[in-house]
Amino acid sequence: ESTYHTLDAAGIRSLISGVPVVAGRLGGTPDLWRVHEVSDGNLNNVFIVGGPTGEVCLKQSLPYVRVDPTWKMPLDRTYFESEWLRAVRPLVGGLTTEFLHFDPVLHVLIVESLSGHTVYRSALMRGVDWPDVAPRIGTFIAHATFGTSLLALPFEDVFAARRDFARNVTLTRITLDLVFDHPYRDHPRNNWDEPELTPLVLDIRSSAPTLLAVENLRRRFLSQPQALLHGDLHTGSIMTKADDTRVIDGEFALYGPIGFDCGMFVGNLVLHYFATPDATARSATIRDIAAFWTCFHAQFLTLWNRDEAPPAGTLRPLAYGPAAHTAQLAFLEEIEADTMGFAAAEVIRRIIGYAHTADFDVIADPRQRGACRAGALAFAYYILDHTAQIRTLGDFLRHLGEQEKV
Ligand code: SR1
Ligand code: MG
Repeated sequence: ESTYHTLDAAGIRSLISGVPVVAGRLGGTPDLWRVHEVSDGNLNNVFIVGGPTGEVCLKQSLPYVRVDPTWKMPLDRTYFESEWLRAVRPLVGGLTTEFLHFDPVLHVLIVESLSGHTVYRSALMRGVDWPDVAPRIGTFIAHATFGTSLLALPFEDVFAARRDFARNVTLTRITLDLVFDHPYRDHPRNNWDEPELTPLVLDIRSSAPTLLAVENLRRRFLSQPQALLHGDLHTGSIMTKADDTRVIDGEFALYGPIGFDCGMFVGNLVLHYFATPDATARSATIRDIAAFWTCFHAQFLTLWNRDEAPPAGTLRPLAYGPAAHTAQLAFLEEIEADTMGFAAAEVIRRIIGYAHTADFDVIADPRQRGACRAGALAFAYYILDHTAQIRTLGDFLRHLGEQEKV
């Protein structure tokens, strides 16, 4: 058929048999291809397809939210994920997956399969300690954002990319509503099980400094198109093993403030921190956040100061020497402030908003689970309520380390 329909195993075999680059990777004939559904995100159907010589991962947009079919949605998200992948893969190499095929009628994206990898969130919940993952994410964000920004490309190219990704309005609207709006008022999509969180939620909603901090973040999210962002870089958007890490699922891609991607990642490590009562795992998480930031900061500066001539038409530096270096550090301080704010906003929405994360499911005792969630919520509230006092990621991590274990 040449119109959109949701694919089953037979439809997937038929589609792939017409795509030589994918069929060749699987090897053999379609009757030998095994199709296995692995959908576990909120939005799409995902399948692993294996053949005699290889495996691929196929993702198809649905005309609704997968976990809530009453929530209707256009199909264009796999297009934006394809465009994101094609833009960042040359910049980050093996830190994301290989693009293989996009079908604009069926809204299907096919990429390299990562069957030996685990979702980073699940690995953290199992208690693994892989200290190289967080710095790799720092490297990923530094290269993906620097390379799509005005620091690396002629403004004509950046403006064209901004125009393309500015059309990703459906998923940008989801972020705007679910991250920056609904948690701060009574909305039917919010939910939390533990009644002990309610007084804290009411405090957050009546704290003027907190609400103004969220308004500022929301404005920055929409009005600072510094670079092409992943847009949903939580620990479920990372597939990893100890020695190889890939960022996946770039369907929320948009031009925005670099600190948004950093903050999503840090916020999800903060959630993991509060979900584990184990002191050693907690210190490992603080180490990971610090290593992530150090690596991002160093790599971004290295890219900015590399000798290699930027493409013709790129903005050329007008000043050199110590003053120019100070200006670069000031830009990174702005990203640091954004990172902390966006991290706090991510923690709040994952606890009281529509889309929670699985981190706290490892805690069997409901009272302890509630207390851990309350700890995370109180921490995020403190960060937003004290933006003038918590000025560096060092301050942020010191405060995190002082939190009582439950
Ligand atoms: C309706 S989508 C809910 C959430 O899932 C995605 O992964 C994003 O985080 C979004 O906010
Ligand atoms: Mg996703």
